[in-house]
Formats: sequence, structure tokens, C-alpha cells
Amino acid sequence: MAGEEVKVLSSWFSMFGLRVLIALKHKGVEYAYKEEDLQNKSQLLLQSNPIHQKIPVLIHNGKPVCESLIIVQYIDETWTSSEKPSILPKDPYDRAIARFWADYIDKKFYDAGSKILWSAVTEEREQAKKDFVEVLETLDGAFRSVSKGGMYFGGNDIGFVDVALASFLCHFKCYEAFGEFKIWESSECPCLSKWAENVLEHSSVKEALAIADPEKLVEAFQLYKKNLDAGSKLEP
Ligand SMILES: N[C@@H](CCC(=O)N[C@@H](CS)C(=O)NCC(=O)O)C(=O)O
Ligand SMILES: *[C@@H]1O[C@H](CO)[C@@H](O)[C@H](O)[C@H]1NC(C)=O
Repeated sequence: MAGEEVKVLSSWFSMFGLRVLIALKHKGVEYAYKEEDLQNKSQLLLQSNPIHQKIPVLIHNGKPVCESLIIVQYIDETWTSSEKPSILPKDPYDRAIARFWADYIDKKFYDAGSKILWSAVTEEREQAKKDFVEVLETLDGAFRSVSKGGMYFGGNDIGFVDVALASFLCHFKCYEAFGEFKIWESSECPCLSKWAENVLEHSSVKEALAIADPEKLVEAFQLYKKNLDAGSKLEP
């Protein structure tokens, strides 16, 4: 689609924002990337997402779309042609299952992960680590059926669940540093750990996640945690 304008408002450390970049790379869509300072949000962000005032936002020919999973579905439905891989499966039941697991990631995985990172209460953090491991093991079980024997949740290529989960892999070093544990050694996830290796080598994922170096994320999150008491309210 020539002459169209695609802009992404995001932050390099956001697992939600990175999903949008993976989807755009996968579809081969050119986009302009704007890094937002979440302590000082741009007028464009506030106007584009007045309800939540959060990143990511996709602005397509001047029209904003918000919420990462909704954006990924919008991208999938907008850039369709035979040579573009589709992100959601064709079959309605398979689509429902993919949406179920993406929703599970947002409800369970993100929550447990955030508590490992930001909870100041030791017992709460320890419980969050247990929850996190349980969620990973559940996803390991899901992989066996959803992938239908392929390398990815999407089968032979990445799909909706891969896009939803892969961006979180950048933060695994943060979860490990803040939770003082080793994720793959503390969990029974033979399929998911292999998936993690494979998906990070997928070209769309690799290119999109290049802005979120895991070591830099640990440094940034440690700095952020230090400043937490100083009145900052951002929660990546
Ligand atoms: N459910 C949203 C979550 C987005 C989100 O939490 N964004 C965070 C950064 S990771 C944000 O913009 N925080 C700024 C704020 O809350 O003021 C999505 O999937 O897009
Ligand atoms: C906030 O952003 C505006 C516009 O980008 C900039 O002019 C201003 O200096 C920023 N303020 C702070 C405190 O960073």
C-alpha cells in the first residue's frame, strides 16, 4: 500500500510495544518509530490514546489504534495479501484458542512477572515466582497442542501467541535478577525453553527485539526501582 503512513508510539522496554514491532516486521510493513518518555508523554500520545494514555499506539494514516493485542489483530487484518503471512490462524476455532492464550499471557503471565519485578514485599515476590513458574509450565503444556508439532505456537511460522509472548523473553534476565532465580532451571518446560531459543532466532522477532537488549533492560529496571520511592509512577 503505497503512500500510507504508519507510526508507532512506544517505549523500547515495553513488552506490549515490542509485540507491535514484531507484527509489523513480520508483515514487512514500513513504519516510523517514536520513542515516548512515559514521564513526559507527548501530546500525540495523549490525543491518540486519551482513555488509557499508554503505549503502544499504532497510527495508520492518522487514525490511532490502541492496546497491543488489538493492534496486532488490526495489522493482521489490514496487511493481507497472499505473500503476507497471516498472524491469526484461518480456522475460527484455532483463532479462538490463539486469542485465549494471548489473553492468558496478559492476565496471568504479565501479572506474576510484574510482581517479581516491583513487589517490595518478600512473601509476595516469592509467591509471584511460584505463580510465574506455574504459568510457564501451563504454557509449556499449551505449546504441545497449539503448535501441532511445529516449531512455534503458530505451527511452522510465528503466530498470534508467539507475537504475544516473545517480547517478554527480553525481560527474562530482569525477572531472574529481581527474583534471584533461574527461570528454566526452576521450571519443567522442555517445549517452551526450546521455543524460546527458536523464536528469538526468527528474523521478524530478532529484528523487532533488537532495540530491547536484555542487559540494558536489567540496568534500566534497576535504576527505575531505585527511583520508585522518589515519586515515579511508571510501571513497565
Ligand atoms: N494492555 C495494554 C498495556 C500497555 C501498557 O501497560 N503500557 C505501559 C508501558 S509497558 C504504559 O504505557 N505505561 C504508562 C502509564 O501507565 O502511564 C496493551 O496491551 O497495550
Ligand atoms: C517534555 O517534553 C517536551 C516536548 O517534547 C519538552 O519540550 C520538555 O522539555 C520535556 N520536559 C521534561 C521535564 O523532560
